[in-house]
Amino acid sequence: MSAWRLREDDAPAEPTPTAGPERRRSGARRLLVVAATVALTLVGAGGLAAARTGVFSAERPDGCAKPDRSTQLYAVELPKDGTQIRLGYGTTPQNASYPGPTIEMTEGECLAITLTNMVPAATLEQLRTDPAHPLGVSLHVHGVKYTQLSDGTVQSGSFVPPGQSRTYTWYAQPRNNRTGALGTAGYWWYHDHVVGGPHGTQGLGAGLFGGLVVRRPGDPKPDRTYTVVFGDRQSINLRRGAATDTCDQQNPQPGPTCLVARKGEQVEFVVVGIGNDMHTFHLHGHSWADTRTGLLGKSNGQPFVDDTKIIDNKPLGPGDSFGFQVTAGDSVGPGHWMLHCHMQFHSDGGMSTMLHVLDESGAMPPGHDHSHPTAAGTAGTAGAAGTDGATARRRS
Ligand SMILES: [Cu+2]
Repeated sequence: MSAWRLREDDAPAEPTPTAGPERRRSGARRLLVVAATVALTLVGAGGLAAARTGVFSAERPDGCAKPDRSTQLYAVELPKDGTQIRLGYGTTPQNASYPGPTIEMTEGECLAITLTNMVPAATLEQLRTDPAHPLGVSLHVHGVKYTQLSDGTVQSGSFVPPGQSRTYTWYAQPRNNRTGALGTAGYWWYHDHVVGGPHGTQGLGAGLFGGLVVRRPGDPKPDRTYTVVFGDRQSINLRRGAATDTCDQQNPQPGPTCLVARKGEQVEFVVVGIGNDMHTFHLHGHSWADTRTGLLGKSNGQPFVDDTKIIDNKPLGPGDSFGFQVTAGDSVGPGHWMLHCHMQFHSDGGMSTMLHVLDESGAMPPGHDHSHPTAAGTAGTAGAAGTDGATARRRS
């Protein structure tokens, strides 16, 4: 109802009509306007209620006649991290992680995602901040188009109670010079908007988030993509210090929190800010263009357009996202390239991980021993609410 209250609050106060035929006429006109506004408000309020039941809200955005592709997503409870409840999204219940799987779309594509809520009701109850708040998880996305039915909020009724499923429809609307549609290509993210309270703050803090890449047809494709989420309590993907990097040192395999590439591969990063803190994202040894893709286009036969600055550090606030591609180890060679928040008290607190660049054969050349610079007590978890780093799992 807040939207309607806002509108009423915004309306200028009606002046008191005074005597005189001209004043009376304009007074009557005002009454008509007031009556029409009241009628519209009532219809609008009805519309909002109807959205809950799906009567008026379209199932899919304009331009998406039917989904081009469909996929499954599962929200599951993961092993606790110290005392912290952890939840994750997965394409199967078994591969759930935080961050969740990076989802890719191309402009023009319409994607149907069926989310199944496998998180026990008792766990959701523990995360709830208000006993009147419904139990459920959701999928809320940034950047692409969706209707109220795919908003992933309690207010629109578009969430998933425990044990149930719901299909969300996302449309990567393309650019359109005729209509002025901006297009949706970019680096975005998705997250829960329901667990714990009306903004999913507890769902986000528990791990229900992931990256979304929308490409424009013709965009260069990377060899691998990593989503890196900066959050509160000096956390990267809700972890701190050595815990940010889950690579097996002898045989690192690419994964949500094992950032590894061979020299020469195109590595793409999706960088997302969650929580309440400001951060800066810095990657050692690599730089990118401050553009939509992190790359520079060609123009007039010249190899590059020289009007965009090249950066290796970028500010990141809550809800922000950006992305880019780099050529791993280009000119700098293999090694353990640090990736960290450049707010010094954050990096000193453990907000740092590694991009491991192997040589072309997939081996780490000798002499590159792997150690994380961690301050005492920072090699551990970074829960969004009220935990400490004492539950560290220091890797040997
Ligand atoms: Cu930071």
